[in-house]
Amino acid sequence: MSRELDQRCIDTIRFLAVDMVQKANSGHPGLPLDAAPMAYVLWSRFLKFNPKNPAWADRDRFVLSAGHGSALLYALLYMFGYDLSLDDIRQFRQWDSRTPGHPEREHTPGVEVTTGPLGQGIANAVGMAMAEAQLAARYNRDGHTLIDHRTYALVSDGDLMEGVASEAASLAGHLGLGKLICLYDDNYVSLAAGTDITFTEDRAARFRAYGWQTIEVADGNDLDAIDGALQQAQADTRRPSLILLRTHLGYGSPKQDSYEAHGSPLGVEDVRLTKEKLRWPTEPAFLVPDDALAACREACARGAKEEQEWERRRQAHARAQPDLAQELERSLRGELPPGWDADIPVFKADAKGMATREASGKVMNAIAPKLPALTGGSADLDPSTKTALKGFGDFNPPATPGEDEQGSAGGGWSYAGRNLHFGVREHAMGAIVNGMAAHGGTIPYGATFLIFSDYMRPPIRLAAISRLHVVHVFTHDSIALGEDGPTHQPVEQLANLRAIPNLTLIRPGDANETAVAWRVALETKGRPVLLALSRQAVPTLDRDRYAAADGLRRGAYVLSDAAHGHPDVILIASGAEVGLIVAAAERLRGEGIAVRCVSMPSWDLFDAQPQAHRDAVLPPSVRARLAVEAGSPQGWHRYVGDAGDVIGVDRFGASAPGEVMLEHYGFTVDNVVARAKALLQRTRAP
Ligand SMILES: Cc1ncc(C[n+]2csc(CCOP(=O)(O)OP(=O)(O)O)c2C)c(N)n1
Repeated sequence: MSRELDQRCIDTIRFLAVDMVQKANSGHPGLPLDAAPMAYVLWSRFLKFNPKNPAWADRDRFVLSAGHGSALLYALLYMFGYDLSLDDIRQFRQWDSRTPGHPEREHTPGVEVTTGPLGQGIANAVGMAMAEAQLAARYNRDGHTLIDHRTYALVSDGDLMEGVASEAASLAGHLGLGKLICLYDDNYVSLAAGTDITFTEDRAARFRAYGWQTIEVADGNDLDAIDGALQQAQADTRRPSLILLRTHLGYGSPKQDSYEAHGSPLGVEDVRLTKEKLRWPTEPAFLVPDDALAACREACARGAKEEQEWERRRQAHARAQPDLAQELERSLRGELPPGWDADIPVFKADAKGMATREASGKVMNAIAPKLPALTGGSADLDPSTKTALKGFGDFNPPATPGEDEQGSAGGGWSYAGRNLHFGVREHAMGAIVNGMAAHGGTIPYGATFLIFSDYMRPPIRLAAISRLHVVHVFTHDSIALGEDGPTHQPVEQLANLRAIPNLTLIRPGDANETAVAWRVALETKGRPVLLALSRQAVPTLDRDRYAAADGLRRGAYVLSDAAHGHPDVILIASGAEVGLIVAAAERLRGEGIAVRCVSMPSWDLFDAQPQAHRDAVLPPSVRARLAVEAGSPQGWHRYVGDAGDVIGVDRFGASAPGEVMLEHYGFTVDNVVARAKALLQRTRAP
C-alpha cells in the first residue's frame, strides 16, 4: 500500500474522532490525534481479527485501556468493517447510541472490555493473555494448534500511573506472558497538566525490572518504526513487551502538547485549523475517502480467510482429539458440562459444623474434575480461603528443577495449571479475572478476605457493569474472624457491595447452603457472583428438621415456622448468624412464642422473586421482624420494615477471640431472644 494511502487512512481515523467529539461537544480528541498511527499500523498489518465475526475464539484481543480515547476505537471499528455505521459514529455519546462515552463490552461489536477507569484495561489484558496461555497449554496438541493469539493493549500515562497497572505488569513479567504487547502512548501530557509535574520515572526501566521487553519508538508518526517495533515485540515469546511511542497529544492541533487538547472538543475554529495543518479537507465533517475505506476494509477478506483456515484446523483437532475438542468448545460457549455438579457433597447435620469457607473448598474440589472451565486462585491466601483446586496444577512458567515449589496445589507448574497465584495483588486479581472472563473459555474466580474486597472494588463494579461471569470468594466475612482486629474485620463491606447493581451477593448459612451457593454461582450468566464465607465453624443444619438448603436459590426462605404458619415474630439472618437465630427460635418457642426463622443468604436473589414469594416469606402483616447479621445494619430495614429491629455492627471491630467478639457485639442467643421479645412488646403496644 502506498504511503499516501496509509496516511489518508490514518487521517480519516483522526478526523472521524475529532468530528465525533466536536459534534457531541464532549469527549477526548487529543489521544486519537496522536495514537491513530500506532493503532492503524497494528490493525492493518498485525492484528488478527474477523470484523464479521467479532466472537471468533482465536482472534487477537485489542484493549483500549485509555478508554477516554473511545472515539479512536469507534473510528477503527467503523473503518475496519465491524457492524458499526457512520450514523452510529455521528451519534457518539448520545442516548441509546452504539458509541457511548467510554467503550462498553457487549454494547458495541468489537469492544472486548469496558474501559474508562484508568489502569483497568491493561490489567484486563494481562488476564486475557493468561487465559490464552492456559487454554493453549491445555488444548493445543502436537500438530494441532487451536489457541494461538496475542493480546494488545493501548495504554496511556494515566494507565501506567495507576497502581493496578503496576500490580498486573509485575505479575505479567513474572509469568513471562510473551503474547502480551502494550503500546504506550507516551505523550507527556495527562488531563490537568504535563506529566513533568507528576510522572517522571524511567518507565522503560521500570517495565524492564518487571521482566518485560521494552522497545522505544522516537517518533509515534513513523510507520516503519512502529512496524519494526511490533515485529520485535512479536518475536520475543518469553516476555511481554511494552512499546513506548513518543507522541504529541492533540497532534496537529493548535492545542498540541497541551492538556487543553485532552478532555474537551477542539472547538469549530481549531478543528478547521487542525484539518488545514494536516492538509485534510475542512468540509464535510465525517469525511471518509473511498480508497481509505476500501483499504481498511480489506481486513474483512483477510479476517474471513484466517478464520476459515482456523476452522479447518479446528475440524482436524476435533477429529484427532474429539473429547478435548468438545470440552473446549463447551467452555468457549460458556456451557456447563452435563453432570458437572454430580459430585457436590451433601453435608450431614452436625451441631459443631464447619466454616462455610471449609465447605466451599470441599465443594469446589468436588466440582473441579467435572468443570474444566473453573480456574482461579487467591491473592496469597490459599491456606485461608481454601480455594486451591487440588491436583489441578499451578499456573506458572514451567518450574526449573530445584526451584522452590511451596504453595503448590499439586499437578505440576506450567501454563496448563488451573490454580492461579496472584500474589498480594487484590486489585489486579479483580481486573485479571475480568479479563479472563471477557476472553472466554474459563469461569474464573478470585479469592481473598472480605475486608480486602475494598482493594478491588473498581474491577468488581466493572464486572457488574460489563456483565462478566466471575466468582469472588471472600472469606473471613465478619468481626467473628477474631484476633486480627478491626483492620481485618469487615463491617460496612456487605452493605457497600450490595449497593452494586447486577452483582449477586450470597452469604450462605451453613455447609449445605454453601453447596447451593456454588451451584448458583456457576449457573449464573451475565453477572458476577460474590460469596461471603465465614472463617469460624457454623452448625450444619439438620435438613430433615429444617427446610432444604435449595431455598437459597430464591434468596430467602423459611427454615422453620410457627405452628399453622402464623408467626408473632420473624427472625431473619444471613450466613454465620443463621445458626444463632435457629437457636434463639428454639428458646422462644419454648416460651410459647410463635416464631418463624428465615435464612436470607442473598438480597439480590430475593429481590428478583415475584411479590408473592416475598410476601409468603415475609408476610406484610407480621411487623415484628428482627434481622441479625454481623455487619452494618444499613439496608436491613427494607426487610424488617419501620417497626422492625436489626442486630448489626455499627462500629469497628476489635482484636479478641471470635467468640468474645460475638458476645460483646450482641451476637448471642440471649440477646437475640431479648431483642425479639422487646420487639414483640413494642409492636403489640396499642
Ligand atoms: C481511575 C481514573 N481516574 C481518573 C480518570 C479521569 N481521567 C480521564 S483521562 C485522565 C488522564 C489522561 O491522561 P493520559 O492517561 O495521559 O491520557 P491522554 O492525556 O494521553 O489522553 C484522567 C485523569 C479516569 N478516567 N480514571
